[in-house]
Amino acid sequence: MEVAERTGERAEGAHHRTPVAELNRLGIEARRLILQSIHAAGAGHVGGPLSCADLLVNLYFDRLRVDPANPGWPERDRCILSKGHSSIALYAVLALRGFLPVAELATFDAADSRLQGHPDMTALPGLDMSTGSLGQGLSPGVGIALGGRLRGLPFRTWVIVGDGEIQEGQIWEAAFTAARLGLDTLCAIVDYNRLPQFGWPDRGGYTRTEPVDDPAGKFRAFGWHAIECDGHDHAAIRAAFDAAEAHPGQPTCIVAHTVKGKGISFAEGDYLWHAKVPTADELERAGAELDALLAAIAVWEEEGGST
Ligand SMILES: Cc1ncc(C[n+]2csc(CCOP(=O)(O)OP(=O)(O)O)c2C)c(N)n1
Ligand SMILES: [Mg+2]
Repeated sequence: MEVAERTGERAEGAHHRTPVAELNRLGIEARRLILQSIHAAGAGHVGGPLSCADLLVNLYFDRLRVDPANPGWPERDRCILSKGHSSIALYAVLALRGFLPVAELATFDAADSRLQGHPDMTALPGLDMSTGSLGQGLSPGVGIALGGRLRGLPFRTWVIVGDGEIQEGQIWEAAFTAARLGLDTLCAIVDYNRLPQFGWPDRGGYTRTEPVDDPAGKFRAFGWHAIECDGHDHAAIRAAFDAAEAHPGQPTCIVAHTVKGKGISFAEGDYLWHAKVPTADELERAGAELDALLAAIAVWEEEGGST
């Protein structure tokens, strides 16, 4: 009965929608929780989680048909964070969405916690895949999307990959297969912050300078529909997700232009913040910056800026 009701909801095309100002606020709250959790754990990644926080907020608060009270609902949309080292961003957004208590974030990375440094789907309901070994999240996305088609279930599958991560060959095996199968319910989102952990492969070892890369062109060459958007602008993300859902016959790749460490001035664009624990002083400075961003959103909203 419950599934049938929800199928009806889906047939009407209903999304969980949230105004842009609220999405912005949620992104800031997620960032606060991310930094607090890493500080409490004494371990974790900062740059990648802050880079994909707005993408995750947009998915869970504006796009995915999911039910926190019924995380195993067979018709739910699937979401795989293939760049699993950014797990704390996913946990923070899942907590804000009601999948787990916000207080549980304080257990992040503890040995007996459901919130491991990399997502463990056997531990936490609401996770659609265990990830962390880079390059391996798009392949299960292909399998899940194909399974949905074969079983006649109308869900969509979304996979977030890192721009460093797509150097892994398995991504391209999955990309080739998805296009060949015409999996138009599958969307890969590239968190295109132009920074991996240490730099890019170069003749002399590594370089901080991004190589000529063009992920959108590469996905197109593999038979995908590919578009680009600003990965921190909720109206732009929403439009890109709409375009992905509307495109028939091919999987879609969204190259989301992001900033590693987004929202914290001293972490933005600095590879040293890939995995660095904020000190108490840095946590306080970050909190003040997030407060200022919240105040700016309130002003923007008063001026009629939300849609
Ligand atoms: C197979 C594999 N190799 C290496 C690592 C270690 N590692 C974790 S994050 C990372 C860099 C990832 O860069 P990117 O995909 O750009 O992620 P982001 O910038 O979003 O943090 C590396 C090399 C890993 N997790 N898995
Ligand atoms: Mg990156």
